Amino acid sequence: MPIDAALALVAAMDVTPPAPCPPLPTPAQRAWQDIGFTGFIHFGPNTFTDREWGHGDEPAAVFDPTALDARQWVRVMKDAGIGGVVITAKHHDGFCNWPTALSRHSVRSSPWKEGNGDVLRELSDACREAGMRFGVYLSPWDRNNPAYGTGEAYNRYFRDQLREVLTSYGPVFEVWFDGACGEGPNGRRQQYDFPSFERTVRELQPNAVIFSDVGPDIRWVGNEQGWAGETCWSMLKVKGHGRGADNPPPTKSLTEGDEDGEAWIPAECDVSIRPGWFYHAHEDDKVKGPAQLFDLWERSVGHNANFHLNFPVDRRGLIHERDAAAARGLRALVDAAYGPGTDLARGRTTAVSQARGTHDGSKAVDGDPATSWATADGTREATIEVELDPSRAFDRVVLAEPIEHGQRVRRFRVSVPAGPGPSDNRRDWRTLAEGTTIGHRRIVRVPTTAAQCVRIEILDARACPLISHVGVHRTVPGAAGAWPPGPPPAP
Ligand code: FUL
Repeated sequence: MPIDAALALVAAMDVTPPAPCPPLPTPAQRAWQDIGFTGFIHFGPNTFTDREWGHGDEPAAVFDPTALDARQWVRVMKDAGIGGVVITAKHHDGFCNWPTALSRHSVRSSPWKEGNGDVLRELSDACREAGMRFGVYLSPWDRNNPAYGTGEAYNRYFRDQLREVLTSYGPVFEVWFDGACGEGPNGRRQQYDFPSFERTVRELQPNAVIFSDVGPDIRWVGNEQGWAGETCWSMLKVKGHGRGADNPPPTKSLTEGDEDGEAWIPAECDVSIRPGWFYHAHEDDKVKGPAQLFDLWERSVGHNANFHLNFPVDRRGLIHERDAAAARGLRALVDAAYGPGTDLARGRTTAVSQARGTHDGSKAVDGDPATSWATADGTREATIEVELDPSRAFDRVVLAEPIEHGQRVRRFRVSVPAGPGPSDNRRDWRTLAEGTTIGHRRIVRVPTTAAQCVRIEILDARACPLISHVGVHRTVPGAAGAWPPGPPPAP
């Protein structure tokens, strides 16, 4: 019996679960990746001084938003399709957006609400009301605190700050550690004790994922432009990477991951909706438009990574109307292409080279991420064909692996029958795209095509291929209407 036929026979009778292919994600990492699209807020003294990096000597008096409304931030982000938000609790200037008991450099010393305000309270309350997850960015680099650069005294201060923000505002889904390590007020640099910072997070918020250049849970993608590599493994060889300046270029392996990486550390693609992270009025006409955001959305969540989009809150304490309109435009493009009812492969007939027990091809097109088409252990190549309605053109193919079993696929090909009509000879195929990794979600851009059927060939894999989703979509670039939407409103 030929080897293919033998494998198919073995697979058909196999009712055992596939052997895992480590490393594997933790439940918190899986939950984080299921969110897919997260928001980022940069807000603080820089908003009022027109800086990106404050010097730490700005008087707290500069912080005075006139109409702060965290519910508006959450509304804008929810409308965009965002499921969790991370806010700068403290940026490099050391100013605390919550009334910390550990420093005088905080909202407590500002005129805002006569020193009785708490930005983290307002945002975490708004998140709870709206079912949005809440996360914090706490910069270890602190250009204000006198203990910075002195060693353990500052590390203790930083851990105590973490303790405040991680125990006062309910569940935290992500803790964001920036790698920057510049000079403090006394001209010295600090040796950060990251292991103790991470232990503090684990103790106080065991379900939170920790982001940094190198994890331990989520890694920086190696650029601040909002995209991941076409090849993107969730695994990383941590050795050889550092944080901040200790993470020298090339950062290719952060962008693409490492197939033989020992740790599961998926990538997050952070980018600002404007050129700067903080609000600058002169950037009101530089807001990324829906089409550009859609491109980044596809090249992050569609490249096995998360999209982490920053909104610079303005001096009123609001997300500017232009940014809100762009975010709504992005959502319209995402919904038009990927919203309910858009998957042209859903429920269609499938044919596969082999199926493991009841894990047949239908499980890849049933719309249920919990079910998968699976193959026998030992298999490295497999094929699925999905019948399509030839009158409906498509330009995207979406693939997904059930990552709880590890990331497996190394190489795939997408093709359609070569001829135009129903009597096509299916032995002739036209390649639409070839790709490498799949992971949590892979969006494959293909030429606009109408066909009787689409074929996905898994050409190589680290272990037997498992595919939880094959989708076929059509993007509608014009869905958001004209952009930009007219002159910005007066501030
Ligand atoms: C960087 C910081 O230096 C920027 O100011 C910004 O916060 C960005 C998200 O991370 O490393």
